Amino acid sequence: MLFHDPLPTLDNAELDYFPDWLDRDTADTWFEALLAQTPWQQPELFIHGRYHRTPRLTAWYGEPGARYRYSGRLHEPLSWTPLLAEIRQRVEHQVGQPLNAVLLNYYRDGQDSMGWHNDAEPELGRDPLIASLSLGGCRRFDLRRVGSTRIEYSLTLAHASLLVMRGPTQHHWQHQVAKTRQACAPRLNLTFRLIRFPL
Ligand SMILES: O=C(O)CCC(=O)C(=O)O
Ligand SMILES: [Mn+2]
Repeated sequence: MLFHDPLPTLDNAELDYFPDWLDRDTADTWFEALLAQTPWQQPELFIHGRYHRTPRLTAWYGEPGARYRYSGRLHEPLSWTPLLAEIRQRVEHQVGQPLNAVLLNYYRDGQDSMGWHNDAEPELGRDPLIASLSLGGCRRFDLRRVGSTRIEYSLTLAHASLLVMRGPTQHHWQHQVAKTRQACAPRLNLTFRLIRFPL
């Protein structure tokens, strides 16, 4: 963490963005290792009577019992690898609270994406903290108010950066990583969470 960029104040949101949270060598090494080591999956979603492949690859890791529902399915956690345990420790140290699970997302190119959502599942409890580490290609991260269709704020999540969302953010704001026609290098994103009330 070299410096801390203030973001504009959005009501009912608490966001911290650390653009150079990791040194370049560590970020490059983690990116390559995670890309190669992870048993990537592409869950299928059943929406409006049709199956759709999730437009990115994912993996869910956590403490035993840290089940989580995403992409319309319940996912059992994989056990922590030494590398993910090390990353988790660094992130916990930064945010000052325990985290017991992480969703890995792999955006292969600009056509991979994540639609509008908030991370407000009941398992996470009230005011969940989400710590999001980005590695690899840059992507735009958009925010809009719950109930609105207008993008209110966007930031570029760069290689080696950490975005922390906490407080009431998830209850009042949604976020997305939209598809883009711009050339995009492959990107990994790790969102660490604390499952307070396992399913
Ligand atoms: O890829 C990103 O930056 C966002 C990921 C995300 O919102 C999530 O995993 O819930
Ligand atoms: Mn999210």
